[in-house]
Amino acid sequence: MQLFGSYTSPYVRHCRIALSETGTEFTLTETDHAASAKQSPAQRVPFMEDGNVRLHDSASILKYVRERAGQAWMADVQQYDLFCLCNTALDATINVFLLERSGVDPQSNDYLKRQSGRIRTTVEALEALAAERGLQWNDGSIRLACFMDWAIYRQRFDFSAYPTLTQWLKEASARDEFKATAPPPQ
Ligand SMILES: N[C@@H](CCC(=O)N[C@@H](CS)C(=O)NCC(=O)O)C(=O)O
Repeated sequence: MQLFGSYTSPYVRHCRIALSETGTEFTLTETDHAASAKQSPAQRVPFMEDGNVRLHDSASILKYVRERAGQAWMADVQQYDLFCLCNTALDATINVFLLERSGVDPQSNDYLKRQSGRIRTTVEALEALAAERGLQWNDGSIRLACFMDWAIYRQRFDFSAYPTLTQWLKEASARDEFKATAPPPQ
């Protein structure tokens, strides 16, 4: 199996964790924005090839990897909703990050202000949800840890006011597969 992506992408990291947990043999081909624009219609990473199977999103890749190994993928609707909420926060955070890198001021228009507001309200909801239900290691909560670690790595969000989330990242960070897939030092 060939995975295309970068060592810094939180979506790619989640796929690498699932590949490692399922003992799937794979190679990671480092793929930058220019290469992904040529090789994937989504113009994003990750994408994946396995024989004649070609997938273009971390969610479909994770479903493929888990089910190929006989594991369940999102059997539980609460786990799926957690995964979706984390994706909302992650997509908005990356969107603001990439726009800032291109020289756009995130306070310069209403849509970008809404993106910043969406990150904050989603993190608040994640804290409440985690405190109420507790978190077990699964693809919903792995996505949460990948989001948080990336947001800290890129200095996008301060989680210190969110104790349950902070504790979750601490627990995730003690796991071998999470440590082994950490983004490289900047
Ligand atoms: N929904 C996609 C999101 C992937 C994504 O946003 N990847 C980022 C890297 S972390 C990317 O390639 N962004 C390039 C761009 O937006 O131009 C997934 O889950 O795979």
